[in-house]
Amino acid sequence: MSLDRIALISDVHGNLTALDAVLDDIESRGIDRIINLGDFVGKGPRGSEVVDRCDKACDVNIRGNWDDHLPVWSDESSPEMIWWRDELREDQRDWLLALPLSHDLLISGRHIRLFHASATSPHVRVHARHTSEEFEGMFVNTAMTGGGAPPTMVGYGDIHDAFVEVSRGRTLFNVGSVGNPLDEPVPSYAILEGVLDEPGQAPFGLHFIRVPYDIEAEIEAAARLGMPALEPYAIELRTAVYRGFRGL
Ligand SMILES: [Mn+2]
Repeated sequence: MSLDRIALISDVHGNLTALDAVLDDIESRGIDRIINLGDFVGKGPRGSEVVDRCDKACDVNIRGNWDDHLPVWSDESSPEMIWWRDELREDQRDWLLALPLSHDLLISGRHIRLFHASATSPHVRVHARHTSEEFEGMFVNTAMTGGGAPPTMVGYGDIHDAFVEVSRGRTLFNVGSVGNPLDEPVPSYAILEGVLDEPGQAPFGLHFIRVPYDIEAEIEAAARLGMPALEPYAIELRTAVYRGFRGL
């Protein structure tokens, strides 16, 4: 039996150096299907190039919280918000705003749902440590997810912390962040392995991958481009210590 593999990436946040390292790793494994769970832009310096790269490389791109509000920030926003907004072309801002918020897959008999932050909205956050009500809420159909078979597996991004939790036959996992990981400074992504569109049971795998990259080259690129808020960015990339800076 040949198994299909799908790479899941998220929270690139304009970090092109990390994205290229992760895309190289995915390609080196012979995987050509990629789904991006959102937050292409903000925090890092090259959102525009990240959007173009993901538009080309990913089969599905899902809208994150930054993608949802950055394109419509007003001129009264803070200087760094305007810098990230204006770094994008107009067609890229439209592209981000038109992205879907949720995507369902069937792999090896498992109904899998992917979204950025929660079934409620890309702006409603569910942390790695959450209540049982929050866990339940990830698996329900909502106005955002639409109908269809309720998932038994849910994958998401947003919190920049990779984890997997299995509880009473259901699996909740977070793919972590490519461009701004806050659990450790090494970019994270996940691979789903199984038989795509197969309703019956079949072998299934969920793998977490870490890909080191040149952190200092990314910080140099941000400095060269004159990105505002460089220092908190550099600290987060080097140490994975979150500064509480402008959200995740
Ligand atoms: Mn994010």
